Amino acid sequence: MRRGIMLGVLLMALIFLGGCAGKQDPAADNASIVVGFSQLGAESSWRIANTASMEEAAKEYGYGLMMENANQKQEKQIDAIRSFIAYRVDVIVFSPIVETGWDNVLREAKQAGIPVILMDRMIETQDDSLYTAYIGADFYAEGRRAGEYLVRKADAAGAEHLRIAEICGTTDSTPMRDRQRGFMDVIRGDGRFTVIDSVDGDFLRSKGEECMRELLDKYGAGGIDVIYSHNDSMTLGALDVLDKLDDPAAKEMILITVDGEKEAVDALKAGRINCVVQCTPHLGPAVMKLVGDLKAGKELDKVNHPDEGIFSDFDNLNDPAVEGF
Ligand code: GYE
Repeated sequence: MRRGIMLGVLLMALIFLGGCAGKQDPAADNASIVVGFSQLGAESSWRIANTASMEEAAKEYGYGLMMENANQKQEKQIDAIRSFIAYRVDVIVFSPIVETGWDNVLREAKQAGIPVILMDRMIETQDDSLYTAYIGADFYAEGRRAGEYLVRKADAAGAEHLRIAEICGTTDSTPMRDRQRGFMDVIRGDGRFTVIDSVDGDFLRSKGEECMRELLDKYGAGGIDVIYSHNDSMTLGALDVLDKLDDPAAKEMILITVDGEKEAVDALKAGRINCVVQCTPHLGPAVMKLVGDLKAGKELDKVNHPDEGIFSDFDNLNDPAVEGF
């Protein structure tokens, strides 16, 4: 009888221990995985939120994160990737500042057997085997959403002719190229729209301000009907200039922007911006999930896009879902 009780206790203890093993912190198993992450810079609120998302998610998953910030310099990103290869990290994640010029360093990673995940931006290459997966927004779809908003706005206002000035993000970066292409594909062929200028604001608030001044010098507030700006930081810089103008034309300009940071969404609610095309910076958890899948030997989808939409003056802006990051 006593033996029976002893066996029962032992069995219970084993079941209990088994249960504990099952509930073990998954992060503890991941501690040996090191992710090398080359962030391209800190040019915008989007980028700062994106860096934080990567850091938090790596912590949550228990991965070691080696992060280098390239301060907008491609050479620094290449150096960072080389240092990750030398360190023999398990996976390299990077956000390429521009699309071209990566083949050599990515070939080195491939030869070293280190998989590469592109986060946020794409590369232009003949050799797709140089990266395992891409995770980031569909920038072409974002550009189209911006264009579709403008068509709707023109229809609603019965506008006959709208002069558009475009403030572009970093030249030759994926969001710059595709936000422009998507937008143009929607408005091209519609006689109501003319793009009068396209200026480079490098995704920076300070440059957005400069661009706006330059545009006002050239055309005057009355000579511009629409500003299509590739990110919120530049738009907010442009707004800083417009808000100081004592000219009703400055208040009438239609402002279309991309990202969805809090300050821009607040400006939308205040009627100072007309449309915010969403682009989420919170890619960290999805990136770390891909890292886990990769280490578990799973096949990854080559292209992974988050779901995104738009907020505009056609929406109920009191809806709590209308909020920025
Ligand atoms: O829109 C901008 C940032 O690549 C999606 O880069 C990103 C863009 C984002 O500087 O604010």
